[in-house]
Amino acid sequence: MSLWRGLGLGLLATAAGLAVAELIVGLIRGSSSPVVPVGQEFIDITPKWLKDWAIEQFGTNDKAVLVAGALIVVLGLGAIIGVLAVRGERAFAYALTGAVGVMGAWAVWLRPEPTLGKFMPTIVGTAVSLGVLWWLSPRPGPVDDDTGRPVVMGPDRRQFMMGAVTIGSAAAVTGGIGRVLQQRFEVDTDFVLPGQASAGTSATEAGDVLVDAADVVIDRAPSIAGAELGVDGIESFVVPNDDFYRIDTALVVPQVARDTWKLSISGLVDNEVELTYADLLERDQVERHITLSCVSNPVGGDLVGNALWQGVLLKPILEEAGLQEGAEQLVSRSIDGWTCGSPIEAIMDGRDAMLAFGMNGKPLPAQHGFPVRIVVPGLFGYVSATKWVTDIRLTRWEDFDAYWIPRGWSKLGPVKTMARIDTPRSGRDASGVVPIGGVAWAVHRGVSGVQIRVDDGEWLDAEMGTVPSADTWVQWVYDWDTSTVAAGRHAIEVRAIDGDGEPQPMEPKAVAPDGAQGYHRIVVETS
Ligand SMILES: Nc1nc2c(c(=O)[nH]1)N[C@H]1C(S)=C(S)[C@@H](COP(=O)(O)O)O[C@H]1N2
Ligand SMILES: [Mo]
Repeated sequence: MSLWRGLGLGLLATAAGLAVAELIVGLIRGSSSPVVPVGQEFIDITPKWLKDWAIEQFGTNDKAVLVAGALIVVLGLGAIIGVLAVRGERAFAYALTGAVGVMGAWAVWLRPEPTLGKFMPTIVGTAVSLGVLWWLSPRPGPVDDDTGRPVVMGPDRRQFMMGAVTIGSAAAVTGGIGRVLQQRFEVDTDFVLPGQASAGTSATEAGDVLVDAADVVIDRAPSIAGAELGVDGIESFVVPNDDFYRIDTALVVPQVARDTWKLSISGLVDNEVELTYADLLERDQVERHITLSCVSNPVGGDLVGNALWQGVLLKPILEEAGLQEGAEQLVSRSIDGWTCGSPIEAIMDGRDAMLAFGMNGKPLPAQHGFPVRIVVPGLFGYVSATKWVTDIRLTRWEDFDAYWIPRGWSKLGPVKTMARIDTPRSGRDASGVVPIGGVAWAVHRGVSGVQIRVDDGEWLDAEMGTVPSADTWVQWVYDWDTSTVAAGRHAIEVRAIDGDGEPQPMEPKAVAPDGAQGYHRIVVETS
């Protein structure tokens, strides 16, 4: 009996605390439920093997699984606390609740910019949990004259049930209101960038400043005519924003308002620079198709995409700041504290390394780094593509190790030459003339050829789309006549040859420490 009441009480006290925390999050901009910073710290300290395992098991749902896991742990602790409370161990129950609260606060403290507002959900939530425990658990009353022991006070069965129902409903309503209020803080990405106005619109709003598109110099992207081969099943040359892969360590997508956003550039420079969003929109801009890929992309994987990026080149900005002798690494930091180190050469050698604010003609979506991210053609995302970037520091290699470096990844991360078969899918039946096709990339070196081979036979040249630069992937296709082979199972492999004539290496390698290697291979059944 008291066990069930204890479990109920504990879950109720925890749920009430979490619900009130959600409400506070909806009231205070930038705050978050304690579950988030705790989960975030957990992400940051998990060993690589566990992280790899989680990504393998849950793919890009790993974050949802982590949050669910954290909730289960908190509710489990709550249940234990409730049982302690009804069994007369109230001091212990309070202490344990307090300890959970302190852990939440500790995690907030470890996150970037721990302001008082960020502690509030944890503090108030913990206080509410304690209040519920106090209210609905038996507590010692005045001493009984006859027995000389304190009388047990607190709710009887009926009062407990009433209290539970009241608190339960109040928690549901409070949490719901909190969730609704939180939507206020989602950034507005629904505006028009310079040069993207539809006919009739001439000016674009950028924060408080109006940037007249007519005053802005935009170096437009070269034509992509001929890039799309029109073969069913091949990933489109430009991946729409909603379909673009997403990889980052952020448990909740940072909501960074464009009118308060600033980028500071410091370290080994003559003059420190600070840029606002409006400053960027007024500068000369470029629009470029660039393929972004993740170092964790396995052979044949889809953590790669090509988009039209709009932004300002980093090189002239760094030249204005005055790069000092010895600067080797550009360390960029995002608002949530994630860091990234890129080689200075890659920023300064004339390639289109940029501070990007546009993606496929629209402001960057929040999950792809609104308001501003870095894009550097030819480097994996973890060493170049900082989203929600707020800080750039010029240093030496030996002076700073960015986020992924102590976690077993290489300091340098040039994109490896890779080809992928998108169609047909492995395991399919094939007969007649079957287009075998996909995408291939060797970002910034370019792809000079794509070849397939059937059952370890001769390499056969595929047809390729026409691409605007060496910085994008290419679509390729080979029309395979299945009547040239015996009916049965056949293995098909693909390889790309980069712009320097270097074929993609055959020997398979794992993604760590600097990107997967090897041929993508499918098996089809011909009849
Ligand atoms: N702030 C921040 N930026 C980040 C990351 C991150 O974890 N945090 N991950 C990087 C990695 S590993 C990759 S592959 C790219 C992915 O960018 P996308 O999500 O827009 O595809 O973002 C990079 N930028
Ligand atoms: Mo990545």
